[in-house]
Amino acid sequence: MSVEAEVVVIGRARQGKSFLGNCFDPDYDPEDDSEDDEPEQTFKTKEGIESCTSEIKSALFKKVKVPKASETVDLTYTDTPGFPDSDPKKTLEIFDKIVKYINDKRPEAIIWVINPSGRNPEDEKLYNRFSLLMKEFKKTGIFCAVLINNQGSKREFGSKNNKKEKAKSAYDTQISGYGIENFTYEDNIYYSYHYELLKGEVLKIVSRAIVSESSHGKARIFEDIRSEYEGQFDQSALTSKYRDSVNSEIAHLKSGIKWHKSQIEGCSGVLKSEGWNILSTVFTLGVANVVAGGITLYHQEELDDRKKSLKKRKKKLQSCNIEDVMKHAKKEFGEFCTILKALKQTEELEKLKERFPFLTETD
Ligand SMILES: Nc1nc2c(ncn2[C@@H]2O[C@H](COP(=O)(O)OP(=O)(O)O)[C@@H](O)[C@H]2O)c(=O)[nH]1
Ligand SMILES: [Mg+2]
Repeated sequence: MSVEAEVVVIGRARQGKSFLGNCFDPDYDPEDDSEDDEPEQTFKTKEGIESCTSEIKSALFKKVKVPKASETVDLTYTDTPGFPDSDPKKTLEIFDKIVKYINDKRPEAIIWVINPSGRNPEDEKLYNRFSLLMKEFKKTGIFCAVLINNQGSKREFGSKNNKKEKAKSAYDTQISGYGIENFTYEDNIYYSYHYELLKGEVLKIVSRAIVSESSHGKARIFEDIRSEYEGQFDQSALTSKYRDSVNSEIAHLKSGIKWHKSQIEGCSGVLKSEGWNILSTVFTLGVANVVAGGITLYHQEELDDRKKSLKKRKKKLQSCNIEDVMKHAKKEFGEFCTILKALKQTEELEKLKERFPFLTETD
């Protein structure tokens, strides 16, 4: 049987989003860089600084083999233009397009591709400038994952088994300023240090995404975010904004709980004979690990950890104290102002600050 799934891939230009899509095409050879007789690419990639993807484009790859599993995936890979762009207006245009697409299609996962080897200090700045927009993706309840695409060679990290660990810690420091936490949670970061491994990481994300969905939220286009600040902003509105954000954390924790539970069920031999449970268990852990059983312990610990955090969050929601509410409101207001500043909408910005002096004050 083949399971249907869609991933929407986002991120700055030149990170390898289109390249990754092409990897699913069995006729595509990334090593073949001969100028003439260039193979027809599903998603256009090009050397140079400019982004060469200007529209959202999807391709369906049928019966993609999942390593170590008998199931296959009919994978829709959706490539998007570089976001954020260095032109803030263009950034918002692209953002709105992606948001509308995601709300409409509800893909299984949203993947933010980052290429740390081509790291540009401007990328970091841009991701931070538009942190408010990155947060919108999280609100959908769709599984959000970060995929680190290092275009390096396999040799770079040595030939030992700890290659992946080494690569992981190297990347952790490189991406620490990107504001990953605005988009997803730290346990949703995937690493690849060679293009041959990229596909596998996407399939891992897909398998986890299928068991993970927890809430059905929507992302908002920029004008809807803006109109929020045009309305009356009283204490109850701020409180409900705060509650929404805690609720989204709760949804994420619940999704993690669901995932670890499914893994434990798989490990203890209650493998379900259909669908994703078996697929994700076998693939993400490997057959040997499942048999070994020690992995159950790992998932049990993770499960307990999340249950504890969930309790804490629920308490937070109950008490809902004014300090937390204001802290959250000020932060988001600051992020919104940062975007207006980038758009050079100084008048609007000043008006807004006058209207909401209580959000502008620093403690
Ligand atoms: N060798 C190699 N080249 C890559 C990899 N990822 C991206 N590239 C190259 O980097 C450039 C930018 O990639 P592209 O997919 O166009 O980036 P996008 O703007 O995010 O879609 C292209 O020339 C790709 O061929 C990789 O993992 N390995
Ligand atoms: Mg592209």
